[in-house]
Amino acid sequence: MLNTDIYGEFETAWCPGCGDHAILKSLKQALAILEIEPHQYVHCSGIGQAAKTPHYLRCNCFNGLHGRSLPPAQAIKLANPDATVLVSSGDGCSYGEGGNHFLAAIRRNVDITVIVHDNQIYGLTKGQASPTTSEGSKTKSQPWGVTNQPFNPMAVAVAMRANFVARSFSGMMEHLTDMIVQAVRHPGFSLVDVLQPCVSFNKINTFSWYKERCKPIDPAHDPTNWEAAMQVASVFGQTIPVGVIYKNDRPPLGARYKTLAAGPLHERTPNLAAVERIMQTFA
Ligand SMILES: Cc1ncc(C[n+]2csc(CCOP(=O)(O)OP(=O)(O)O)c2C)c(N)n1
Ligand code: SF4
Repeated sequence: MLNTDIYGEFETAWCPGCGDHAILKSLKQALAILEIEPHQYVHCSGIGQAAKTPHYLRCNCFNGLHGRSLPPAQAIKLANPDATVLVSSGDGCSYGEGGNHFLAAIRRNVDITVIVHDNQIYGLTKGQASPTTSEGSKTKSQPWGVTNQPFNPMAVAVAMRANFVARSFSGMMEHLTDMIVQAVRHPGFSLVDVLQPCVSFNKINTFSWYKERCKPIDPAHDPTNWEAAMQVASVFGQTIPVGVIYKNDRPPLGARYKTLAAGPLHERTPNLAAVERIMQTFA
């Protein structure tokens, strides 16, 4: 196991008590257990408090538009299969602004790990409802209560047979570290949805609200059983099951595509004569 010091220690702009601190610590711990050095991984993100995660890590990083981290993350992995590619993203960034990229990435199944910092609110923009905010929640921009039903990321990911679907809580750091380790080790698209308090703008889903409800999934649960996984994924209330909900072994895109299976494009010699012939047709 590596020493987590190699990932650096940076001053953050997060509020004291924000769940992001524990997610960052667990992520460093997971990288150390996986023996991934800073030069061996790429951390991608969009916009939001969660998306600041790569700013506070020694790593290669891509930081783009809100909800747009997944396309570059997939491209980076396909271009450089030796790199470990991670994404940190908020519930708004992943399931709202980036919602269609989320669905497409599950279907495409590139070997990346997506960690969603799910605080059930838009944190960076001061507390508007996000796709996972509970129906009826009152916010500054929804003073009469949210009228939409919440998005269930676990049920959607399982319904679409994503390769690895897990949930954890920022107040269970050992559990969260283990979920990230398993997600990175599992080939294909891996999702870890991490429930986390936003101490400044979500006064409903607080640390103690999650602590009371988050309970490890029954050890008898078989994550390869799709029907059983759908049942576990649909539970979110007085009890919120945390752990590995679903696992699938569909080969990742890199292995399914003949051109990609032959190795990274940057290591191959292009057929310059053929490129020249194509260019001539535009002359
Ligand atoms: C396309 C687009 N829509 C809206 C915004 C404004 N915006 C910036 S951050 C943010 C919310 C971030 O919330 P979330 O993704 O849940 O992350 P958190 O800050 O809670 O970690 C919004 C709406 C934007 N930058 N771009
Ligand atoms: S506003 Fe909320 S999400 Fe943002 S740093 Fe503060 S506690 Fe965390």
